[in-house]
Amino acid sequence: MTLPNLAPIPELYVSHESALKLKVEAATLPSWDLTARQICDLELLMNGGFSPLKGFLSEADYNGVVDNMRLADGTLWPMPITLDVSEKFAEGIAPGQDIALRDQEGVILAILSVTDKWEPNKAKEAENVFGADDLAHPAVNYLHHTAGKIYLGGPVTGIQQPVHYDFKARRDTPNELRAYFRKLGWRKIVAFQTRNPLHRAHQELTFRAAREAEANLLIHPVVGMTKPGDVDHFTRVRCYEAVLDKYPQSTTTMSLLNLAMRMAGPREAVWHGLIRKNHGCTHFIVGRDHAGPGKNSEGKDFYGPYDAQDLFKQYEAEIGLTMVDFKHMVYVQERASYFPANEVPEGCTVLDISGTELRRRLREGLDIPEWFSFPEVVSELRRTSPPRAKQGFTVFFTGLSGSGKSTIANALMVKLMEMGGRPVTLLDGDVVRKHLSSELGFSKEHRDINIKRIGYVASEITKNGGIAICAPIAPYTATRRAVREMIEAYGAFVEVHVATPIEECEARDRKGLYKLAREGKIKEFTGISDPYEVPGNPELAVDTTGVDVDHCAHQVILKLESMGLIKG
Ligand code: PPS
Repeated sequence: MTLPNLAPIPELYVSHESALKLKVEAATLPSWDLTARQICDLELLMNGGFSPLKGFLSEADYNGVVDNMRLADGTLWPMPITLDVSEKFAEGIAPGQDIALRDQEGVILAILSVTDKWEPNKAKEAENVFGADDLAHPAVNYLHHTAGKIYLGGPVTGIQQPVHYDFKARRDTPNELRAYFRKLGWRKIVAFQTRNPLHRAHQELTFRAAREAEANLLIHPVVGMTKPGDVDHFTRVRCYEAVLDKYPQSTTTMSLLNLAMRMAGPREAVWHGLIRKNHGCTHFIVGRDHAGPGKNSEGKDFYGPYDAQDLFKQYEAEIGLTMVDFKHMVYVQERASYFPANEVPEGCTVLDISGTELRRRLREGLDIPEWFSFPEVVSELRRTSPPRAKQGFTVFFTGLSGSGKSTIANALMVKLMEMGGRPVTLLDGDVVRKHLSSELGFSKEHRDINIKRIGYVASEITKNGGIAICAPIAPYTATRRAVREMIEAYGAFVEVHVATPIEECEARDRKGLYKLAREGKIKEFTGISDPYEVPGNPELAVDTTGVDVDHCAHQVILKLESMGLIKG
């Protein structure tokens, strides 16, 4: 049997003494404050998780990766690991220059010696890497709306690891895991990648995988960044701890991986394999719809359920890791055990609960059967996801000036306060502009800042179990989506389009602003001289023309009831 190569792999860190010296010298360099995703990427670059990369991709490497999953020298690498920065920052930077990379508190983590600076073709990157330039893909949305316009590339000199205060004992660098495997004499190690809580099907699948490969098992969950809306990693790790006890003693271990996932399906599977190889593993489980991003803007899956397995198989030898492929596992009632979906004995009854169904049951406080999950896991999930009627949520009205947003929002607030149970906060457009955004005007940039501030406050209210009612114009789709993502991390986001036509709003002209806008006395006025992007898929649309406020507010109440957010 060939033994795994568990010798240490190269890291990008300098010695402790050099780091102290560099830190002082770096104080005078231009500084880039890394985003949350860049911190994850940097950590895995520095600790060898992304080996053989020595830094953020150069332009030639980036082009190779985007075009054919290869670095310029031909090495297999499927994911662009790039340092995206703003145009403003990039203006002052030229190849040949060093920059200090800092975390969000300003601590210097590394130095980037810039060799390349370029403006990427993001549409091409989206098509090639994620399969479509479709904003429904979270990484494509990130690429266009969060990532900076310019990429910087070059080798990285590591000064120190990003600091983590949570689950320290469960975080391992590739070399720490390699040393652990060496110490225990593990020769075959099968890794399981996950971003979800583990239920019985996963436990069964991973246990079978280890048995089939005659290997030890590494549960290797991602705790960096996963898909927006996923269960937070604190809850998940507590769930994983509970499931670890279900494996035969000393066969299985768990380590947390600070990876920022891209949800790139097949390419992501190859990338995950390379990362696990760097962590000393010999086998890797690829199941159904590996790292799948969900549906595209036409409601179809971005990738086929087994595309990831196919691509992995194609590159298996080069990745240097054996794939353990698994079909979807289902519970067979008559046998009281789990089977791969394609091996179910004939005539037997199959039971399964999808992720969506599980979320519904948690939301509505319904039963989650023992055959599906472990009681410890269910109680952990219930602790962080109380039924919807007890969670915070946000109602986000959007619409033209004078459409009736504030009036309905006020009526809704009063009705919700009458019901009681949760604190209600109204973040009305005008009120916010007075208290939170008094220095802002109506340029696109300022409107975006204004809406993101509202989103931030609403997300905090939602997180803490309250009800936030927002009523700004919020004319841009991308910004509304960003706010939705911020809030859905903690509770429901109910977008209500107050779809009163502009003719009606202008005829009302309650504040006299339309008249001034027509006369050119107010610039950039929404609907007249500035765009309003109509929501494509709001939870509710109401037109206030000829309808009284009470009726509109009641429609919202009915919607909230149907979503289980309030009890009728
Ligand atoms: S935005 O785009 O969401 O940031 O706008 P918002 O903060 O909701 O705007 C609140 C009110 O500002 C008044 N106002 C304007 N609206 C649109 N365009 C321009 N240029 C403008 N200048 C002033 C307007 O009365 C908005 O209030 P509502 O309640 O919507 O009528």
